[in-house]
Amino acid sequence: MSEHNWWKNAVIYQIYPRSFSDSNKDGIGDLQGIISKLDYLENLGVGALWLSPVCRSPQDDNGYDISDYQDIDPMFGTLGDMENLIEEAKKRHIRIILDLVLNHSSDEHYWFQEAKKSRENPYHDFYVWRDGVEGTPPNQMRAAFGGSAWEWVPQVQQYYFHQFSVKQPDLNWENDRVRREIYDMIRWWVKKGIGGFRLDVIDQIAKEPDQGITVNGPKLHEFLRELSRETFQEGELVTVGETWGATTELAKCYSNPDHSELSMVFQFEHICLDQMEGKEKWDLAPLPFLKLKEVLSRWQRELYGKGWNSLFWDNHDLPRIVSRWGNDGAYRVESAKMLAILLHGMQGTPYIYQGEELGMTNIRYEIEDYRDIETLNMYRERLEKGYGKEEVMASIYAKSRDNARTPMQWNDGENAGFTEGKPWMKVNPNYKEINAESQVKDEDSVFSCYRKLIRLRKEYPVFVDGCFELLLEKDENVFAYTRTNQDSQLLVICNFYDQTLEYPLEQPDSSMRLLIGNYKDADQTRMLRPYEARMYFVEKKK
Ligand code: TEU
Ligand code: CA
Repeated sequence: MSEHNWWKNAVIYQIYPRSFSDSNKDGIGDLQGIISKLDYLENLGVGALWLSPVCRSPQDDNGYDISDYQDIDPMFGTLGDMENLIEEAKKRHIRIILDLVLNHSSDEHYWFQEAKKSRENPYHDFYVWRDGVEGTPPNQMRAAFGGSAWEWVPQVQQYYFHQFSVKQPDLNWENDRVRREIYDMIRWWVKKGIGGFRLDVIDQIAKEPDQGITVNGPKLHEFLRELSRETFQEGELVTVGETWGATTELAKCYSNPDHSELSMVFQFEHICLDQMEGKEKWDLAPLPFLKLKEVLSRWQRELYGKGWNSLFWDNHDLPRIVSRWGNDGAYRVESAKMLAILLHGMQGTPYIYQGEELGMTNIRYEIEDYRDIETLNMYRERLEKGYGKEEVMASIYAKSRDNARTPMQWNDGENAGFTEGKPWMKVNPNYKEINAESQVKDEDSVFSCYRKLIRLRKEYPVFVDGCFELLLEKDENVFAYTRTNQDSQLLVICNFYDQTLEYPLEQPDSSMRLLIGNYKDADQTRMLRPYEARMYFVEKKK
């Protein structure tokens, strides 16, 4: 693997800093907290850490509203701590990936503070302004977190555009001064030794609000290629774009092996399957399993040789996968491992979201204990619209972003070892049963399964280059596939549900070596037990 493509056989770990580890007892995770856990992460074997935003921010959207791109928020530490983290991580062969929020800034950023002073201000044009139509906003566009996408500023007698909260005004990418400022800032971080970037809602930067366009605007790829040319193409940086609007066709542009845009993108087609069609994520629907297989295999097939996938179940915006598509009751451990094996056998770069490697689960709190702006706005809006409280809470239990944001469960001590202060959000009460300390020393834990998967990926080239083929396409319970290269093959077979099944393929023979599974005696049984997953390796005869 050339150093330029190091991320093809690495696994990336996402940290949500405010919930990871608190070093100074204020109840909020911080950079020193992360440094104190680097040995744990090295032991797990990950090659890079993607940190959700740690730059200076009023925290209206937990840091996705940046007021200074070149400083660390005091809540998380200092620039010195960041340099320290980069250095300490490097000693353990771990790179640090920064979360860049380039679609919008905070309204408390200097640029916006200036921009709203007058139409003549040199920064006015850094944002997207429009006149009103007879005292009302220019159009009906809505913001992702509720309400109009337009906000009136009396001082300049204009509305500004915001796709997210009012405190997240959209940057105007049409303005080349904006783009130049951004490139300078990125180069500054690269000089500091940053290993790569995750680009927040990057497919929304080329908006055309007059046409009602937010995602995939006409100038998107032009902007991306310029951004890449000016910043990313030097060295060994990894870049991953967050693109809710990606199709496989678009993903081939984004992740073109010629490096003209990005290394890869996060696509969300599989993640949106358990909601009512054409509705919001809160409108729950059962997971259509055959469709899940179809979607994931289409992405595998179409990007083969032409692009690069990222593989994920979880992130800071999504519920916990074991509660969502696994079983967080009797089969928590088995189903968490099954989902891990299923995902990690595919082609692409796997991402692990903090706590996923422990099989951490969703929460059911009283509404007062939720913190997320999206959840709280939705709760208010839906009650106003006449939804019943129970129905709204059911949506929150299933989909709230706070499911992923509860403090990391380190041990069975107070506050799960996350803080010695009062945690900013309640700890999941199951931490005595589910925590890192007990799993690290247990060979049969979910943690050990992830650890092993990461090692296998480094050991067997077929994980990186094998061609994907879906088996048993119409099977309603089993997800099975092969990955094949010149001299070997992987066979992955997973029972996705809690029924015991007859083993649906030819019985494994002595040419097949079990690399990993989630039951101890997998080789001896002709059945697939609840959530059973096996991964076999077959050497081709020469
Ligand atoms: O999320 C993008 C985004 O579109 C979210 O609104 C997403 O639809 C929602 O979280 C699903 O529940 C990114 C970040 O990942 C998210 O944390 C930020 O709030 C958002 O951008 C704004 O920066
Ligand atoms: Ca702290």
